[in-house]
Amino acid sequence: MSETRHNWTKEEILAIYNKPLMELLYDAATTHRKYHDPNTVQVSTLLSIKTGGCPEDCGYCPQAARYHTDIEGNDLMSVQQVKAQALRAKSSGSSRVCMGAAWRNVKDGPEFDQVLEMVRTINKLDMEVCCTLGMITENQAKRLAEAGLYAYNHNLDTSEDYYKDVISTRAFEDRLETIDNVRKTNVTVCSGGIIGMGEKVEDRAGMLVALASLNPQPESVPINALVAVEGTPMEDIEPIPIWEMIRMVATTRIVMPKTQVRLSAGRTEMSREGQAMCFFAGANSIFAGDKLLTTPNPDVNEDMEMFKLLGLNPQKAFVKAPQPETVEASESVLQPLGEKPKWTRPGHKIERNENAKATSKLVSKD
Ligand code: SAM
Ligand code: DTB
Ligand code: SF4
Repeated sequence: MSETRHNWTKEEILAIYNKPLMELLYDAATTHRKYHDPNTVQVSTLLSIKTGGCPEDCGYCPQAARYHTDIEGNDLMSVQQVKAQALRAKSSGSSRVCMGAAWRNVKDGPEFDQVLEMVRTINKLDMEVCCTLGMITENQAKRLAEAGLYAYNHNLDTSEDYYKDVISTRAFEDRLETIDNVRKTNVTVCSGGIIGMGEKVEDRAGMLVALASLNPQPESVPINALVAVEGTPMEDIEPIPIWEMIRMVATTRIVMPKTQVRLSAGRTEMSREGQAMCFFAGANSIFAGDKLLTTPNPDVNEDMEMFKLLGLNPQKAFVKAPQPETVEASESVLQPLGEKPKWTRPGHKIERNENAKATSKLVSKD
C-alpha cells in the first residue's frame, strides 16, 4: 500500500471510515503489517504528576477546576515519588512513562525545573519518557529535549470546527503551535484526540486530516474514547459503540501508516474481543495501569492475560527511535527565558460548559 501521504482530504478519509467493515479491517491490517510487527504492542504507564485545579474549560476534562467535584487534586509530585512509580511500571512490563500535569501551559521556574529532573531520572532508568504539560514554548521544548525527553503529548482532541464547541479558553492554532515547537527538537510528537464527545463522523475525519497533514506525521496518535465524568459538561454522553472505535483506529492506521496508534482512554468499557479487533485494525499501543490520569483503567494483570491470550508481546524501549542523551542541569547551556507567550484567550463561551460550571458551584455549596 501507499507511502505516507500528507494531503488526505476529508472526503477520502470519510470514504475509508465508512467502508464495509471487513474491507476496512483488511486494508488496515495490511497497512499495519507493512510497517509494524502485528504481535507487538507498546505498553505505556500514565502518571498524573500534578492533578486537578486546571484553569481551562475543556468540556471533557475532570481536572478543570471550574467543574470538578469529585477528584482529588494534588500538587506536583516529588522526583523520588516519580522514580518509585516508574520503577514499578518498568517491572510490570511498561517501556514508557507518560507524565501528565493539569496545566494550561508550562511556566519557567522551580516546578518546571523539577519536571526536568523527573525526565532525567526516568531516562536514566532506560525507559521512554513522555510529558503532557499543556502548551510549551520552543525554549521549553529544547530544555525538555536536553533533559532526555523522548515524546511530548499534545492532543488536537477533535476537528478544528468542533473544537470551539469543546474548549473556549484556547484555540486550535495554539495546539498546532506547541506541536510545532516540539518539532523543532528531536523529541517525538504524540498527538491524537477523543471520540464520543457528540462530534460528527466528519469531525473525526477532520481531526485525522489535521494530524495526517503534519509533516512529519506524529510518531504516536492516541485515540481516546470519552470517559464521561460526573460534574463535567459531558457527563451524560453515552459511551460510543465499539464499532466506532474500531473504525477510527483502522482509519488512523491507514492514513498514518508508520505511527504508533494508541488505544487510549475508554478500555474499561471494551471487551477483550473488541480490543482484539482494534489491535487487528492497527492499534499497537495501550496505556496500562489501573488508573489513567484520574479515571479507572483495566488492571495490568488482566492486560497481561489478554496479551497472552492474543499472543501479543510488549514492545521494548527505543525500538522506534534512539534513546536521547541526558544533559545534567549543571551542564545545561540553555537558560530559562521566562517568556510570557501570547497564547490566545478566545472570547467564545460554550453554553454547556457554562451550565456545568454553574451546576458544580451549586453542588459544592451543599
Ligand atoms: N493539560 C494538558 C493538556 O491539556 O494538554 C495535559 C493533560 S490532558 C488531561 C491530556 C489529554 O487527556 C487531553 O488532551 C485529552 O485528549 C485527554 N483527556 C482528558 N480527559 C479525558 C476524558 N474524560 N476522556 C478521554 N480523554 C480525556
Ligand atoms: C491521551 O491521549 N490520553 C491520556 C494521555 N494522553 C495523557 C489521558 C486520558 C485521560 C482520561 C481521563 C482521566 O483519567 O482523567
Ligand atoms: Fe486542563 Fe488539560 Fe484538562 Fe484541559 S485537558 S482542563 S488543559 S488538564
